[in-house]
Amino acid sequence: MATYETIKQKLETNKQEQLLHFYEQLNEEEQRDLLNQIEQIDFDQLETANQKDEENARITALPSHTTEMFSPEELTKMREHGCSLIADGKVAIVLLAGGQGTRLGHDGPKGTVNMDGSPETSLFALQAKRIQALQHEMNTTLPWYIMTSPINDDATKAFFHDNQYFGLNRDQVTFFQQEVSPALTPDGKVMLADKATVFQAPNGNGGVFVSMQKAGILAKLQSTNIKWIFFNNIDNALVQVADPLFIGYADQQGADISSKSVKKAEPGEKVGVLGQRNGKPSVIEYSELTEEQRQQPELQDANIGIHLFKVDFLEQTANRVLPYHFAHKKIATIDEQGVAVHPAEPNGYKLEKFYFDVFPYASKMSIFQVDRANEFLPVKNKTGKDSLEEAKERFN
Ligand code: UD2
Repeated sequence: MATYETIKQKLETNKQEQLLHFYEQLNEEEQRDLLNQIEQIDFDQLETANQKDEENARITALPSHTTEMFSPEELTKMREHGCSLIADGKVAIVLLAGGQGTRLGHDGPKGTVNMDGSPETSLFALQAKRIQALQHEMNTTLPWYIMTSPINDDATKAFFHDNQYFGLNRDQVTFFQQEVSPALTPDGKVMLADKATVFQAPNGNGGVFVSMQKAGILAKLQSTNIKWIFFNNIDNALVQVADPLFIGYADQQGADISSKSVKKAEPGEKVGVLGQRNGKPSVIEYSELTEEQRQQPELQDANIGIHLFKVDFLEQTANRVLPYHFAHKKIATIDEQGVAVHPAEPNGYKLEKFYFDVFPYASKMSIFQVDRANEFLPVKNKTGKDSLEEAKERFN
């Protein structure tokens, strides 16, 4: 339990005294709670936040494979090999579902959004059904680890409970929460949500590795001989969860990471591409590419958030401190007088870790380019490109 003096000292050292600005106005319980919140903040990590990606990083392509590069017999063998790994209990699934989905404007966890008014066509249900189908085919049970955030954990668990886990066994689904991180003003000051509360938001999908480790999941996976972790986003309505062909491909390639890609729709498509930064496996964000690089035919593998990681690799890198990325957002806060501020424009920075910042620690990454029409239908926005509207048209 942090004392006022130790916290005051910590704040003076880090020039963040504003967090105790209203301390005297708080009751005892609020004071205790605020001191505990501040104690949890890792100010050193905030110092290193928003490291700009190295200027003039050397960006090069990685080769990608398509199914056309393999004979039908090779593809059959590859899928059979993936099926045997699943049947032998070598595969687990991690679903990233802690995002707030603000662009979608959906009230509740993004996975609860559905295609036709029924929970049976929700994003969670669509993925559960694919798992169910594989379990019937392979007569096995696939462990499903679902990362939520403190903001959507209760609603996510309630949705699964109310829908009887979509026919899955309750024991095969494990929920775990990611951590939160503070928001900063443009001049680097940690923001308050109200007089007694530090503003905190989910710390980005890169929080998944530390949270898996803290929840004992990595140790559990190692002790139960899991070799591969299938890793995917919640917001792809067509994701082929634990795709046996992809698993067979990854196991044959032997890299620490295998990623699915789709060919960029056009050079200007605003997506991160899979490749190398300074010779290391990376996702290179659209904003980092020069106009010439965006046109390069070999830099066309768009990252769709579908990966296979070797458990050993994640065990080795779970302790790596991933950098925070700044996201310029509207932060509900209070002003100097303690009056609530609901900004019309972004007024601060959320700090998010990206899972793919762990990629450079892999010695190699293989890329399996798949058909967008069959495997990638992102549900990011309310209307327009990558929208729920588009996905509903596709499903109905
Ligand atoms: C993500 C990828 C982008 C591309 C795109 C494809 C990142 C940072 N960028 O872009 O390269 O692959 O997807 O659709 O991943 N999430 C959490 N906790 C958080 C924040 C996000 O679990 O704190 C999850 C979220 O629920 C979703 C996934 O991460 O499943 C990606 O969502 P996003 O909004 O962070 O990333 P996006 O869609 O901008």
